[in-house]
Amino acid sequence: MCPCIILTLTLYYLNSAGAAEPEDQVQIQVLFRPEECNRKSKKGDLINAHYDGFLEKDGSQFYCSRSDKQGHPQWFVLGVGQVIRGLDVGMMDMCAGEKRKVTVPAALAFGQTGKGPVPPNATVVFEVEVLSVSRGPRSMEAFGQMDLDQDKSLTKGEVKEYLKLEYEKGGKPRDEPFYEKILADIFWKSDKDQDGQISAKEYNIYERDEL
Ligand SMILES: *[C@@H]1O[C@H](CO)[C@@H](O)[C@H](O)[C@H]1NC(C)=O
Ligand SMILES: [Ca+2]
Ligand SMILES: [Ca+2]
Repeated sequence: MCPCIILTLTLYYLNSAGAAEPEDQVQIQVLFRPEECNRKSKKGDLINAHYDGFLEKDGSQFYCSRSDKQGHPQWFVLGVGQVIRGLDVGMMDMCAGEKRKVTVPAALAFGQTGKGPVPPNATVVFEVEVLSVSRGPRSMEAFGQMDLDQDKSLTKGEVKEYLKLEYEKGGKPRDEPFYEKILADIFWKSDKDQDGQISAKEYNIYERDEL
């Protein structure tokens, strides 16, 4: 038996005029929560998750991360804009193994214009399953630890050392291709000027204000 918990987070998303729009709510339904939970997801964590997307109005599926990874990473850093706002918010405090249904209004999803198969002003529903939660390379604390030569810039080698250490600490060392895959993804998203390093400035875009 799986008790389903429904909780609604009311998020006062500030519009350009600075006024709160209370209709912009993310609704979270916990479908499954494992008994054991060592770590709950928080901003800056590296998350590995599946998420399937549906339109609320007719239930049609517009995205499935299990079969389509193009532009929709399985790996992402939570809370920093790598996924739509509604998921950044709706996937906080999740345990590895947890499943949720997250209902996201257009303002926190694809907006007034929509995107691809998602029409304008569409409320979308994501069924998410978190496979792992680990401390991401995005905390300022982590930046200092990763930047081995202290030149305020991160090379792939530096980030990789850090990832390896984190996984080994967690008792789950992984193979080389595994790290390469995460690294490629991290650099693809973060190394904006593509010089092969993540500068403090490129890193800093992740240090946005908390909600
Ligand atoms: C989407 O919503 C906005 C704001 O309510 C409205 O101005 C716009 O016409 C809507 N677009 C469509 C295609 O319904
Ligand atoms: Ca460095
Ligand atoms: Ca760079």
